[in-house]
Amino acid sequence: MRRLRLLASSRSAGSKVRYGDEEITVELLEPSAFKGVDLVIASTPDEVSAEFAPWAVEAGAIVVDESGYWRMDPKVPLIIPEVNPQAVENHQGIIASPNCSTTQMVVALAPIHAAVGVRRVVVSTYQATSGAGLAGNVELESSVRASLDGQTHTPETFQHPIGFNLIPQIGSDKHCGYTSEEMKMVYETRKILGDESIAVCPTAVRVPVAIGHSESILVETREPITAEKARELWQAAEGVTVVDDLDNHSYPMPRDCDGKDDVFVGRIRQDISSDSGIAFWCVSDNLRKGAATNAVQIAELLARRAVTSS
Ligand code: 11C
Repeated sequence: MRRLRLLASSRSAGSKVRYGDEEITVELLEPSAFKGVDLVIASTPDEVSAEFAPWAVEAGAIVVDESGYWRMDPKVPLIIPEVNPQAVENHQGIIASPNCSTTQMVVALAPIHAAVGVRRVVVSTYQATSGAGLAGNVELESSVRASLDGQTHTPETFQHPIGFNLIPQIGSDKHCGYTSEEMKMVYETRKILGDESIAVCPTAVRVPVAIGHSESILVETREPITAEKARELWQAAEGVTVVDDLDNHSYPMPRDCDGKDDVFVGRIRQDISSDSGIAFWCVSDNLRKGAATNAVQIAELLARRAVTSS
């Protein structure tokens, strides 16, 4: 029987959510909740995932998890369906979906890596406030309003006021002055592309944009590649849309990518400071491909696999 169930903490259990023509009552997330469930798509804090995912697997479900808790576990595949669908074969009940800023970068890097090899990546992110959840967007609005009204705003979600500002800190210090968000981009990129030799130097910045992470990416390749060739590769790549016409002021911007499932690349240029590199700009809806879309695509991948093996 096909049935959608919604699970949450005691704060939301009992509330009703509309899904199509149905009104579904949210149930409490507890071990018995997974009886008879085939597939779980989960978006919870890390510590919640650490506790509930084993309950679900024990009950026979497959968990597609968006938290950071399982991503680097060697027993857990970390999947972007356009990039490494084959890794799903080894799953043991839990499949992880990457961090949003990693996902869009790796979707863009994958065709370049397959063609000429990625040696090193220098990336600066411009990350939307919705990356910090609903509270991030509420704070963006109140901070902008306070600035316009000439009032002081005390931030709660971010480290500093986000209105008319940029904050070069996402997460906490994790390694040699790099933040947890930045180190996710290092470790997860290597795991998904299956190449521990790829060097990544990230700087993650929170910007006053509600939806859509942007990234300025410089990729140093193992073999030389022209901007034209990179453009061709991206034009042929699944899940990538090229928007790249500087003369006509055409390039990806968060406002245009909001609500779309693809990863958008533009400003594609040869690296004029080296013999083998490409610089580009990459934007994606962090709530879609960066989170929900990728998790649903993993679920679709599992469903196709179940059909072909039955
Ligand atoms: C942000 N990337 O923009 C984070 C949110 O590991 O899935 C997602 C954190 C994660 O704040």
